[in-house]
Amino acid sequence: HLSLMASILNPNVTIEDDRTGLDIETIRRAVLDNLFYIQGKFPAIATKHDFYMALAYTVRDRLLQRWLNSVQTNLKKDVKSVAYLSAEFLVGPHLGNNLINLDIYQQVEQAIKESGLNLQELIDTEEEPGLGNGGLGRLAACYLDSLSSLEIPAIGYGIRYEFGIFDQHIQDGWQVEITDKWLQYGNPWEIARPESSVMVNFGGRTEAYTDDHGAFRVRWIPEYVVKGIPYDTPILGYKVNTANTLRLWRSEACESFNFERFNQGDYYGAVDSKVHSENLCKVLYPNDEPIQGKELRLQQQYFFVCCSLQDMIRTHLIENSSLDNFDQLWAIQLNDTHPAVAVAELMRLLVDVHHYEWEPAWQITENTFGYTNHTLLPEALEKWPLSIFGRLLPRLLEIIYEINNRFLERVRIKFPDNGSKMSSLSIIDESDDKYVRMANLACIGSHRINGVAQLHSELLKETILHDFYALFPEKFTNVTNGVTPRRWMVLSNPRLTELITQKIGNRWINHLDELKQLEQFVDDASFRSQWRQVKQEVKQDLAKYIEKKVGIVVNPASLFDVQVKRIHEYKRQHLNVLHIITLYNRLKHNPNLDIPPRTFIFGGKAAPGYFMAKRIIKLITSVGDVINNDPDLKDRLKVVFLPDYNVTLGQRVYPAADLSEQISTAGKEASGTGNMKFSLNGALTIGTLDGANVEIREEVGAENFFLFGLTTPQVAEVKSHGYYPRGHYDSNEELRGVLDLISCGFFSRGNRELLQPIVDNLLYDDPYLLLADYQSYINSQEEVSEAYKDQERWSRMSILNVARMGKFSSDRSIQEYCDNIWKVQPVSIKLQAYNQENA
Ligand code: GL2
Repeated sequence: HLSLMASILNPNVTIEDDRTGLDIETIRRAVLDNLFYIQGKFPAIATKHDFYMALAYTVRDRLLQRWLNSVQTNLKKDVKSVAYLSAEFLVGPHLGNNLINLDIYQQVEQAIKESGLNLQELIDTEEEPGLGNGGLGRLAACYLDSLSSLEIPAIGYGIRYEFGIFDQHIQDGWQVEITDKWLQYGNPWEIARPESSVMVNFGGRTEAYTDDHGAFRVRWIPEYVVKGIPYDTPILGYKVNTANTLRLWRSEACESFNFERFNQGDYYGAVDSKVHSENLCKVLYPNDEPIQGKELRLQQQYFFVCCSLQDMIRTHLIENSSLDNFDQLWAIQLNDTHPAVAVAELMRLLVDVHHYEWEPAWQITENTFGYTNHTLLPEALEKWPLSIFGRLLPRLLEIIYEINNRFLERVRIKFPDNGSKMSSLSIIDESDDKYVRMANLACIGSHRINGVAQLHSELLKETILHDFYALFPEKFTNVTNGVTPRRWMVLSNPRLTELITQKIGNRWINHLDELKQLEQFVDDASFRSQWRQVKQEVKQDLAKYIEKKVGIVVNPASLFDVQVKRIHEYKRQHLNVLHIITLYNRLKHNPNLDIPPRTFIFGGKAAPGYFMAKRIIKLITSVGDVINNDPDLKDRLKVVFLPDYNVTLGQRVYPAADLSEQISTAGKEASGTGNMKFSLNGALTIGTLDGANVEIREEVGAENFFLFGLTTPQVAEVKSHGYYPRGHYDSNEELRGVLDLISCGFFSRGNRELLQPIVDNLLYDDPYLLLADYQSYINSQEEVSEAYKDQERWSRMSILNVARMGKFSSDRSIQEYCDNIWKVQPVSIKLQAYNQENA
């Protein structure tokens, strides 16, 4: 089999090739070879990182044949490709995932062992590319994995931030941000392609002219031009030959020096433009949902969109004589509004550069784009001050005006004399200062608009996109999010993967619905005991990690109650804390209370400028300090805040959770994807009817889900009557006890000011209705405790959760995008022999 493989890859070679061979001995030799020739080290002086690099290159070598064949196939005349435009791709470490998808984990583990090393340690050495904030960026990464696994021709386009999301340290209970230097030791997974660089205009002015054929045209005379250089990373599918590309752009000055200035002796002035251009993609904006309206951010957006569209057009024209069929060969998805300027940019390229008439250009544009909305929070809807937009992108603004004029003309016909409709639909917001509304541009320029969970897609139509829905209902659809079972189960939870595979085979890994077959084993007591055994072992691993990282000893037999996600008021980590303090008070008053011991585990970053989120972290760590050190509790409660929550840490945490906290205010979380990862790994959910929780509950059954809280309509109802949070404080003695304990400085060494902003916010405003949902949450948590006491019952529920998670594979989501939005087909990649002739 192995030599057959070698001969497919290279018919000229009959022995195993060092760069493609898959047997243990070849891999072992290849690692040593790369260690010597790439890292320049002998084993005796090599660091763990050197070995990691040598192994990474060994794995990359084994991807290249698939990758280059995929790229070549995708270029063909009749192949339609997906371009996924996203300002964030939170891909996570590559090594482990590539071993899974190449299906060579075992061989490599053995080869590494024979060299006296440990594969897991090398995998753990990889610095993760933190090129995203949270769910939105991670979703893009899961989608790339599924696109490749389903053999869909695709390319992900984004920004190669030099500094990704900051590293979070916790000092004295507070978050401290440290620059993320993910590139400092080199990145073996990417290949720079400077020969495919493109130029991007900024600033300046536009000018009308008449071309040689007498046609009226506009050209953009920029103030400065930035060069975009692509860096490509292969994204291999699971057990297929498809390896699509993630192409990330880095900015650079066109000329390193301004020679005129240099010659005049102005050295600093001469390098100024270099510095300016390179600043463009320096750092990822660390705001998760509320946007930060910074000019540099708009520059980043336009930069990567402009590079990507030019790149698509260039590749399109290799095999096609015109752009007339651009929409037949490209489906471009806008991951939120961050790349929405692409609508105007494609029009600019078609009209100004390729000399299309407006109408046919518009047809191509609208047919090409799809827009995914990821949030209902009004403060997260992107809008750019007209002054900034016009100064930075003068030609784009003109085009947006033209799009808007033509669009509003259609609106006027459909809704005559309806000024309020006109002003809500207009791309230009004229309410006070003038703004460009990116969601409006995205809606007008796309043929499909989707939300990310059923509830969210319905709410979009009822609320923020209501007027667009009235105008073109046929554009609206839903695609519920999903997660890749490869990273979020096979890689992160090998024990459970093994147990499941023993029972039902391994088809579930790319046909997640097959997990259904596990249902037949729920009544099998020995299976349930194996199931518990697996969870127990994984929890022991996490307990060790916790002790090593934060020095807190936790009991692996306790209920692991976990909330990991960005820190946000709407996600209500502080509601979780109110429950913890409630239990604390109960145990202090009644030490004999019969509740299972719990370990509360938190993780998540706060946007550096988000005052309340940072205080919530301080609240968690402060409550933890008191509870973890109170001898009266006899270790029955522990509270852990794990610093620097990221993909790598997620892979440790999801498999070890018993309870998944999905407790956002109904109507606020568009979907959530962590909720799916927990359930897939056998945690039960306590949650509100929000985002994809609704569908998770539908799938796993109401009896296997701990529901609490107001529904979205009830939230609206409460708010419409003038919500008075203080009333809950007055009438609920236990709640009062909890808030008073925070207020009096009990958790802050007597400092009453420290945590008071949180209490005041809850008492006098409480925009996310924590106090309204408090009692319902506490009641539901009591049911959790009761259920956990009956371990057999808990195991049944856990098994059923996993068995019924089939829907939440990102393979299902991507299939829906392909069928309903992109209209693309899989193309299987033939492995072509590499030899000098076709190289
Ligand atoms: C988010 C939503 O908040 C989250 O609910 C959703 O699961 C993801 C992916 O669709 O998108 N929107 C958003 O701006 N961020 C998200 O995580 N950052």
